[in-house]
Amino acid sequence: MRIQSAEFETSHTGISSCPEDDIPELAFIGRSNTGKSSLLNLLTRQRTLARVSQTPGCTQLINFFRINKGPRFVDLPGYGYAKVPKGGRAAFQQIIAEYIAHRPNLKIVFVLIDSRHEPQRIDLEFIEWLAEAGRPYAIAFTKTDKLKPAQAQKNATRFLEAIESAPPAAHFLTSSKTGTGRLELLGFIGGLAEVA
Ligand SMILES: Nc1nc2c(ncn2[C@@H]2O[C@H](COP(=O)(O)OP(=O)(O)O)[C@@H](O)[C@H]2O)c(=O)[nH]1
Ligand SMILES: [Mg+2]
Repeated sequence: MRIQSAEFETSHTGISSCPEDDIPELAFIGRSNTGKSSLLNLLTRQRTLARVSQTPGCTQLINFFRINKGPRFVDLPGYGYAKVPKGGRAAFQQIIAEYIAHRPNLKIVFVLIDSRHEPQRIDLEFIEWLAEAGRPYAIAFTKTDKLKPAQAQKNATRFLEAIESAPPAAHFLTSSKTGTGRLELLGFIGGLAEVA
């Protein structure tokens, strides 16, 4: 896919206010500070489309961007555990849970994983939950410029091996600093039948 235009559309505080139409949506999510805003800016080549911030986790909004006046890129809030009763299962914030479980427009979820770390439980639980919700997903390992290529690859492999549920439809090693992975990601997006 070649991105010719990317425009901010609207922000929503929950899915009840999201537009009812048939426009396909591709969502991006990860823990805060994983590099989500940076990756969205890299993909669209608009340095300030999604805000890049040093202070994680203030807003809990779903941000919609229109790509080539067609599909939407959806910037979801960073995930964290919501409060659940003792002994209950880990749950994610309601705004995320609702969007992913119930938004009919959603076609695929890009889960961003910081390539520098060992597999983290919250990321693996989020993916397990996505798979249970029946949502196709792909993984973008971020910030690979901060590692030697072999180490980034090794960490990615370890993470992929730790996934117990359905494997991702694809995975990408990316860097918003160097542009690594941009064309591969856009090629994958362009190849999605629901988006073309
Ligand atoms: N070196 C490097 N830094 C990155 C990369 N992506 C994001 N960052 C930095 O990581 C911090 C968090 O990035 P941001 O895009 O705001 O993360 P978000 O909270 O997931 O939206 C910022 O200081 C970015 O400059 C990357 O690919 N390489
Ligand atoms: Mg952000």
